Order: sequence, then C-alpha cells, then structure tokens
Amino acid sequence: MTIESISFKNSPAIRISTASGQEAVVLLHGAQVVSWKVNGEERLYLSEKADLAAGAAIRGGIPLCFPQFSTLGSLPMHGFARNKAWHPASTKGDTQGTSAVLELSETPETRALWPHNFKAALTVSLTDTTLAVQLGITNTGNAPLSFTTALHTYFRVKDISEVAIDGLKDTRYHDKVANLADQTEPRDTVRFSEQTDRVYYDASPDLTLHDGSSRIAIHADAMPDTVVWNPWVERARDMIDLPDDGYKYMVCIEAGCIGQPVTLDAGQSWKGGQTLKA
Ligand code: TA6
Repeated sequence: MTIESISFKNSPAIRISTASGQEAVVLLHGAQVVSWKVNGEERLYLSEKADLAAGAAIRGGIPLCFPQFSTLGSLPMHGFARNKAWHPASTKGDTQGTSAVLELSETPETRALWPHNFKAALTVSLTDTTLAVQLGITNTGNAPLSFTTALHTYFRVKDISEVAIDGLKDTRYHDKVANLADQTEPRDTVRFSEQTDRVYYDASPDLTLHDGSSRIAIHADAMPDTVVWNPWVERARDMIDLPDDGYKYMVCIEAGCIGQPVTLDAGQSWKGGQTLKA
C-alpha cells in the first residue's frame, strides 16, 4: 500500500494504491477524486478538456458540491468547495485498505459567500475492490448552519446506450429537464436516450450501475438522495470543457443531501458518503 504526493496534469495530488496495484488519485484542488483504476481499468470519467486551473470547476471525477447543490441557494452553482485548494491532513494504510484525508475550513473568501465557520474533511479510502469517499462537516462557529451537498460522481462508461441503473423503481423524483411536478419512477431499470437530469429523493442506498457486462455497486451512507445526469448531444455541444461526444462515455450518479438540507448547531458534526464496488 502506498500513498504519495504527485503532480497530476500539473495539479498537486495524492495517489493512493493497494499492494495489488489498484489506485486512486485525488487532487488538492476541490479534494476531487479524478481517477480510480481497478485491474488497470479506469472507472471514473475525466473530460480530456477539463480545466484544472486554480479556482476552476473540473469536469469529471468526483466533484464535491458543498455547501450548496446546484442552484438551490444564493451561492455559485454547486457551492465553493470544488473550486478551493484543500489541505492534506492525514493518511492511513493497513490491512483494511489505504486512505487519505483532505481538509477545508472557512477563509475570508468563503465567509463573504457563506458566513459560517466550518471544518470539512473528505476521506478517500481504497481497497482492492472499493473506493469510498466520505465527507465530514463540523460547525466550528457559534450559530447553526445548513447545507446541501452531493458527490457528483462521473462514471466512465463504454457506451451510454448500453448503460442501465437498477434500484430507483418507485422513487419520487424531480425532472430538471421537463421541470414538471415530481413524479415516481416506474422503471426497474433506468436507461438513457435523451438529456437526463433528475433528483431522486429518499432513494435506495444501494444502486447498481451496469455498463454492458461490467457492474459497479453503489452504496450511499447518510446521503438519502440520488442525482442521475447525462447532458446528451446538445448540452454536451454547449459545454466548453466536454468533447462533443463526451456524453457517450460518462454518466453521473450522485449521492447527496438535497431535498432536506443538513442543519448543524454550533459544535455539531455530520458524516455522509458513498462506497463504490467494482
Ligand atoms: O448534478 C447535475 C447538475 O446539477 C446538472 O444540472 C448539470 O448541469 C451539472 O450538474 C453540471 O454542473 P456544472 O456546474 O459542473 O456544469
């Protein structure tokens, strides 16, 4: 098991790997996981046009939306955590796996956007078959704070038309594309043939992503909602940091706390996350 500081496309990062050669890379920028390789196969999608410059939002991997998901508030889209430089805090390697913890706290800049003191810790843990990402938030201020959050996970897929997600049947969802009243998912299996942007509320914590013959099991902890997103042809064309055909090779399945914001009193802490099993 090794944990080393590396430069990933000129951006400071931590690479964690297991004795059998499985590996993950997490950038200090946004504490964003940008690579997870199992048996040499990359399981996360990172756009070849992603902008890794300081302050930018990186298209791919696992951007962390915090303290706001999407436009559900007055902050910039998906909050500020994904645009900030995080600090490496600690690492651990034992027979259970290897993990790295990155931290972020308030700065005058974040307080100008969101007037709260907080400590965020993102733990990335790797075993031979799993990648776990856990977010911990502590309210270090004197007044209550509330946030929404999501692990905006871009899975790499071979062909979006062969992708299926199991586990969402009978779940209430909001369709951001149609923008109608909430509906209930009637399908056993969600498939893709058009732009899809949905928030499923109180979803099952266990979903399965099928990509042709390969599978990833997704388990969420204390993140009750699930976002499913694929921009499809036209939206992909409009995105400067995604190749025109990029939508074919990605699907976002995002564990989050969206419908019901998390509220923490002064001194209180919260933890939530997801485990991906190849
Ligand atoms: O999580 C889905 C979503 O909120 C979509 O509405 C979509 O536009 C996307 O995230 C990407 O957001 P970004 O700010 O990274 O371009």
